[in-house]
Amino acid sequence: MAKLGLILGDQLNRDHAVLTALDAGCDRLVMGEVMDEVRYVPHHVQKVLLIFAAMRHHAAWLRDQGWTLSYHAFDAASSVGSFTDLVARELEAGDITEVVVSWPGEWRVLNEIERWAEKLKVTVTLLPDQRFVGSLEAFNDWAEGRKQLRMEYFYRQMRKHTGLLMEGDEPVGGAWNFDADNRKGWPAKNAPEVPAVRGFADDPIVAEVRARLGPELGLFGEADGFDYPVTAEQAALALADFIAHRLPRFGDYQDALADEAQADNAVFLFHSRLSSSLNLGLLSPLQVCQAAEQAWHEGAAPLNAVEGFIRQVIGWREYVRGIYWHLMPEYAERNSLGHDQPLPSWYWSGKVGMRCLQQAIQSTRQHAYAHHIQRLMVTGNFALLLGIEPKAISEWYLAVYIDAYEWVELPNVLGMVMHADDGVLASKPYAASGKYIQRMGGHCKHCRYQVSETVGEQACPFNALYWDFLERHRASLAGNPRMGMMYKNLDRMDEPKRIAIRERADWLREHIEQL
Ligand code: FAD
Ligand code: DLZ
Repeated sequence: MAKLGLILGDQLNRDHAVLTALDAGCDRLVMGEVMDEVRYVPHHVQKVLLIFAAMRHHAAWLRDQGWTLSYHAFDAASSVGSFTDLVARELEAGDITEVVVSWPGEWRVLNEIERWAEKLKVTVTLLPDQRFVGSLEAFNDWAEGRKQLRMEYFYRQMRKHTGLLMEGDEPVGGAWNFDADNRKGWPAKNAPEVPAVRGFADDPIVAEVRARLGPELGLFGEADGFDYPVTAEQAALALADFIAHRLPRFGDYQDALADEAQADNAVFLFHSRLSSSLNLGLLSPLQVCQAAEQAWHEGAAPLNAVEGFIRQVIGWREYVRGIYWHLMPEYAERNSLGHDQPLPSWYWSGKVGMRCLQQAIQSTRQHAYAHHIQRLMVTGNFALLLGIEPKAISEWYLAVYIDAYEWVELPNVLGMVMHADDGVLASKPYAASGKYIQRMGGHCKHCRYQVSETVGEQACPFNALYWDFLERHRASLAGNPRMGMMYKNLDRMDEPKRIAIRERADWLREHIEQL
């Protein structure tokens, strides 16, 4: 008799708990390219390519380590339908006493696993997911009984827990957070050169998967530009490339929005492009943070860059995961601002005249990637101001990005972008007018709309929608002390101006497909 270990496609970490719990001598493993997982949202073709290629590489590594592994490859004619079918097929052999799996990255999958004991008449054991620094129990202990959850306090605890950038009990440099130094826009003159990211050419496994992902699957985006790491070894090279060439300026330009006319490699700027590897378990969060800390010790990167990067990884990444599991499944239903607008079709096609949105969506289509400020302050901010229904915009983010899994996507979209959780994740909505986008880079200079205008045909749509958003949500937002200045500015406007803004916002909502 044997145990069966299921390795999910985004849990390719070599320290996976199932590998420790099972015995390669007598137990066996299963992995599968599963149709339900390919179809539950219209994923970007590069995301499916990445996951399948990385899974196949990982399967080969597991076999090299001596594991007996059954791998069910995708085949449009006879694929496995679901994780339940995958496990059921393995149970047919009749020798399995127990199925062992790590805590998945999506509540939907957890719900499926929790039905197996009854449905498949087998003992199911769930082990912790090792792709994170902290445990879910530790997060829940931290969150329990707090009036407010704030990332900054969670992050400080994580700094103490890991010892990263610490001198005894105190943060190095005398402060926990150097964010104030990390808000430079992209300079119109004398901008720094942006190094190209290290990409990886197709190996035979990538080429084989690429050939199988045809149009009949209804996947989103373009496959051509795929060059993400598909093994732990490649991911380590991508990490080294980031640390050497982009980390030193990561902090300075973390919030910048460079137009492609202003900079080579504007798509990635000085961002790490490591999220896909982190979320698949090809890199561990401590590995990337320790590499960044080492660069600071060696004088190769300044503290504002290194602290900023580490905060994203042991702060934001762990915090959003904790919030997700703390509040699911009820969290996914939230819509505290009552938004109900449909998603404009140009979020998929990229055919939109606003330059900032057009470039963010173009990068999404070509690379399954947009950097954080594009996701937050361009596509996200516009969705908030327009009032898109949270489920519709969440599904879009879950589908289109190379790194998207619900544990990380949902809190970022529902909480950070849409403020649909009534401020659980972040204390105020990240609402901003076109002025913000103008300040952070050069898109507005190349746009067909005028950022200096609020009403009229040529006016930047962000502007009227911004003021209208504030007006529409006055009852729930005006009392927020962090929004006081915004409402003061709104209240300075005379009545005719406010009416003109409302009319322009109504017009924009009615003609949203033509922008
Ligand atoms: P960098 O800018 O180099 O940051 C370094 C690392 O920090 C990232 O690789 C990531 O692991 C982590 N990180 C940074 N910010 C966050 C954050 N807010 N939440 C969690 N981790 C963070 N990230 C995902 O991994 N998957 C998603 O599906 C996802 N959806 C997002 C949706 C929205 C609306 C927003 C605003 C953010 C989203 N993020 C998501 C967070 C962030 O935008 C991406 O992690 C980042 O852009 C990935 O690029 P990078 O690796 O170059 O990141
Ligand atoms: C996203 C995804 C896709 C497209 N395909 C598979 C797959 O075929 N097999 C698999 O094991 N996982 C896949 N995934 C990831 C899952 O949808 C899901 O996010 C994770 O199982 C949650 O941990």
